[in-house]
Amino acid sequence: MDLNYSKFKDYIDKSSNVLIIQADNPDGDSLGSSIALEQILTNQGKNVEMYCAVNIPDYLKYLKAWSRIKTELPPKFDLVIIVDTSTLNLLDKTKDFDLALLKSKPVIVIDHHDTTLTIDFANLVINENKSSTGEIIYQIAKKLAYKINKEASEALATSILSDTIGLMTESTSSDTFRVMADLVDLGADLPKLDASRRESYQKTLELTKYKGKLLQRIETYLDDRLAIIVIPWEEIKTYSPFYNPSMLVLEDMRLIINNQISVALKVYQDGRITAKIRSANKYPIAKELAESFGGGGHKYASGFRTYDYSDVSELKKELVNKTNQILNEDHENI
Ligand SMILES: [Mn+2]
Repeated sequence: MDLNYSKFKDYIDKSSNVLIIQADNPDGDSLGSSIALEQILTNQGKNVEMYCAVNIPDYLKYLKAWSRIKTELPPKFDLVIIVDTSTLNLLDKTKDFDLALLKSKPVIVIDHHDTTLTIDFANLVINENKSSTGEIIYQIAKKLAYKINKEASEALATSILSDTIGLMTESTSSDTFRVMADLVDLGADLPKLDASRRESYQKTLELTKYKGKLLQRIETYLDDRLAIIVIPWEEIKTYSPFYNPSMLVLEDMRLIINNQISVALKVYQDGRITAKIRSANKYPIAKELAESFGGGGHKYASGFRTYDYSDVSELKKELVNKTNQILNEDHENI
């Protein structure tokens, strides 16, 4: 057996109270991975708690178990499992005091991101080049003969489908399909799952009209190759509790003819600016662009956060320059 898997088993065997952690950017994969691990380890007789420093976004709440995820650390735990991130600054919203507490326990990281591990206090890192963290958790459970119940099978299916955009990304392997087939055998009701997911995409009239305003404000540069949307604090405050404003328009930005890269900038009150970056399929430079601003991610989806710009137009200028440079370096034949 893979050495990491037997080490994983050792840590599980030695623990009674397991804490599962998602980073500050919960998505379908991190949420599905948390819930699946919760179910699998509960079946192994463990007392399991789930934690995420930020609230779970509404579009993910069709997985009913989201309500078991706490924004505060539980009173006791003797093992920590961090899912779907290797990056410490994605745990920024966790208070320093709590972080110190986490570091005092054995910590396992399970992730599939091709980023440098900055959670340097981890005792065990399982980072595999797979479609999703959910796919890795399935493999661990299978190798260790841990039972995957119906709820876990649906959570894992959600993880995989969400990170592979319905089994269609490059990271989807034939193994990923085999895992999905197994999950269906284990009870995952995919049509029902998808119906709930689509229902969760329904939006209020107010949000639909706001989306219209955002679409009007899309700016393009470099012959429409770069698209940028700026979301000011007032709008973050008003709409974020209901929907992530960036996600309202990023997909439409990607569909603009000639588009190669789309950036949604959120400008916060305290001077922080966050960027969510999406590449068009033919020109996957998202990771490279994010890294040049101190961030990271995948070649199609990435992001960064900065406090270095008091004026967002300065950042836009640099984004234009950097994008131009990367596109010219990487794609001289375009
Ligand atoms: Mn993931």
